[in-house]
Amino acid sequence: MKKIQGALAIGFISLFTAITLCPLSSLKAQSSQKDEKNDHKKMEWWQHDRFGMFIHWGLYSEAAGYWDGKPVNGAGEWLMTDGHIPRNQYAQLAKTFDPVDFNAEQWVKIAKEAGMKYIVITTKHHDGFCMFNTKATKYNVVDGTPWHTDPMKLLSEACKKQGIKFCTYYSIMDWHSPYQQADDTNAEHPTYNPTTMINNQKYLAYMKDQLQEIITQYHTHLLWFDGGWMKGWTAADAHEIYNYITGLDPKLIVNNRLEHGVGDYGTPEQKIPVRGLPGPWETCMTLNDTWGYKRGDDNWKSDTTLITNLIHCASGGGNFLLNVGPTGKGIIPQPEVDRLMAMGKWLKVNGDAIYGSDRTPFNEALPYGYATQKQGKVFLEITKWPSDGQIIVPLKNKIRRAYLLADKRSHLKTKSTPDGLEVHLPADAPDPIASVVVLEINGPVQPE
Ligand code: FHN
Repeated sequence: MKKIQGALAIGFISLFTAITLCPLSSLKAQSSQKDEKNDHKKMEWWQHDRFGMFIHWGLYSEAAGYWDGKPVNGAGEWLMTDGHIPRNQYAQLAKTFDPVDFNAEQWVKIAKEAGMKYIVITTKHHDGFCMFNTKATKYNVVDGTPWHTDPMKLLSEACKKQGIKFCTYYSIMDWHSPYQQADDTNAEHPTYNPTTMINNQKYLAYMKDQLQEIITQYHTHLLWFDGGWMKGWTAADAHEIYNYITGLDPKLIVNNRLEHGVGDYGTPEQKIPVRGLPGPWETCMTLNDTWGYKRGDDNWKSDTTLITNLIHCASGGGNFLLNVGPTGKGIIPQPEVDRLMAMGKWLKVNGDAIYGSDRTPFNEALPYGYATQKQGKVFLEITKWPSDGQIIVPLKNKIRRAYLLADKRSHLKTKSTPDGLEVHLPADAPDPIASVVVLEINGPVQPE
């Protein structure tokens, strides 16, 4: 686990530097005034949608964190390196990969009922196995497994049908690639992470072929790169890939993990920047302690934590990409579904405070929760319902109307005081986790 945390930390530090120091315009591979306008335009749907489903699914899901009958430390999808499994032995997993219970419509329905608006799924994780139909290698789910099915085709079609945006994850680091060398090449006991590029030109050609397939076959709306901390991945490589894929589809959104300051948005992992980040950003997070399915990992986050995290992201102007790890048979584990349904239930009532919202107008943190805003409205997401029935909002505006989002006909009493706007609340919170108060105002928000 230490090794993973180390790798994650290295990745995160460079990402964090990129996202905190670079606004959208300078994260780009190339920029001009015209491009910047289009870039903001292309980000609109994504910034509006706020909440997405991350899916880590691959051969490792079948192994479920075990090798030779013994548990392997670390995240499920890191099995190959943490279990020190030689390439040819790991590849045997493909021979029995047969997710008979996979149902694309069902997965998309779960995301939709959770209130998620886009899905990002692993087409190729660090293990190098391709979960899509590709001509670039036979090491793929269609040619290499008894299932002979392309889940990306089925999922992209189901997404289109159900009105969810289909997006894809692609790892630059590839533990199976002949163009990358393992960190420790010991034949019996290899360690892959971090690999070293040994032939940039050939790997780039392979990557381009595959990305072209992903873009044209599935019409992915976004590419979520990862693994760019491997050695020998250069700024020139990052720029070349960015320019190539956005040349194929100018509307394509690209995360910032091509590294070297290239990409459209920041990607903090497993943490939410307290006050958000200046440009577009998205926190990705696990529901338990693993991304890929791992039998016995039951360290589930509570509904309260998950709903609060979504609000926290929106309040900082960011998105929340929440991960599920389906089993090798193709089932999204029930504890994950239960939590997603709780989030969906909350969003059905309170979604107006999240979708299409902007970051908090206030410079200070609120002691009772969070804030978001839309034109003419300030939303207060109250996670600590006050025992004295009132809150002070650091707002100078005159209030047209104040009400609970859970009861749009309610009227809350407000009063301007020297300390700010006093809002009187009913004794009981409408929602035990977070209740939303809406303040309708004229003109721009005037914080205290
Ligand atoms: O190493 C991966 C990890 O397995 C997982 O895919 C996460 C998701 O953001 N990204 C990497 C580490 O940053």
